Amino acid sequence: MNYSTQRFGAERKKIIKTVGALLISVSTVLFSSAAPAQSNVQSNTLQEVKSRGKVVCGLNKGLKGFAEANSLGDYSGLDSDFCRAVASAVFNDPKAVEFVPLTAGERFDALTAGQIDLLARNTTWTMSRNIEYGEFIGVNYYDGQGFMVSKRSGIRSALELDNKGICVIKDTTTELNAIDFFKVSKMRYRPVYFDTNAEINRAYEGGQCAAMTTDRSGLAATRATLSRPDAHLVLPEVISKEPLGPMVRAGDANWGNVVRWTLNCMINAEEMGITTSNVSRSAARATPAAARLLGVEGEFGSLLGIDNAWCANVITHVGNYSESYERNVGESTPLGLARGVNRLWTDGGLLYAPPIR
Ligand SMILES: N[C@@H](CCC(=O)N[C@@H](CS)C(=O)NCC(=O)O)C(=O)O
Repeated sequence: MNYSTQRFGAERKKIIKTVGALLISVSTVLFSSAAPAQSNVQSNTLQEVKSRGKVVCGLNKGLKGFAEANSLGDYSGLDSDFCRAVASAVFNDPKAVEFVPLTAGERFDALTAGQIDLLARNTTWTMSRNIEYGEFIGVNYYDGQGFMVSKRSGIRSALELDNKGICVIKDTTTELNAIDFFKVSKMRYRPVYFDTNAEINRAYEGGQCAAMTTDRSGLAATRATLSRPDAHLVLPEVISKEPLGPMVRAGDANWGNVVRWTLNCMINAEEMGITTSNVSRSAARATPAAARLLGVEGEFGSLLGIDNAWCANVITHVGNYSESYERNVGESTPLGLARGVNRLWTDGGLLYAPPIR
């Protein structure tokens, strides 16, 4: 199925959903006194996912450490792990997911048209995206934009890029931040635009631009795929805030909660020291907070419309946030990214998940 037929299917689904939603709203109005607060038109994605038997997850077409397919089309990365985590929360099965690779320019249409249930694609949370395209459920990687150059160029600061060719991907925050940065720094901006990582990497390595700009995690990922990573340097300047996070469609609070609490589960599990290898042991369930997280106490899964062991299943199959981070982008991987601001708040970082209560 090509993209346009998928979109057509999605449009049709949207119409069916809208009619369904209308019928449900009529019944909600008629029987509103009997209906619980959140039981309204918003809860249909979870139902659709359950009846389909898998989560359809949009992700990058190829970004090492975030979403990288092997020769069998099997994805690994921080973002693909998150898709699997949601599948584990809903189905206790990390394989119950269909990956839909998307370019930067395709991602929001795919979400709003209903082609995917969830977008986990190194996407920066901004105000206009939030208002126009959907809900960001949290942040799975705090990033900032930077520049990469070849060491041979002799460039050591982004302030030396006046009138130099800059490789940029279209339809990104990258594109907009670079304009601001050159303006504020009173330098001439000479962008060279591309649509995909494959194209930009080829152009950068072929010397079509003096520098490449994107999220610094994206630069680390790209650098790792170049023929001589050591010959390239990520410059020290961080020119923007790029809180990267998963998105869902607006107006579906219940599904948004399933996805949001899956991320919170992974972060809280790290804070409690609960890992794939100890999750089933009673020690991991010893504290009241851990017992709630793992579904031994309370009915928190039921509140979401899924199994009470939802979070235990996420940790069993995918691991806590730190396990996913270290496996995909951490210091021992080719990306070599230190946790930095992505440390837990208890270690001086920004990761702070609300409690399960
Ligand atoms: N975080 C930025 C940039 C995201 C982005 O798409 N970055 C580039 C480079 S890391 C990318 O993934 N390109 C791959 C593609 O579009 O295929 C945004 O949300 O706009």
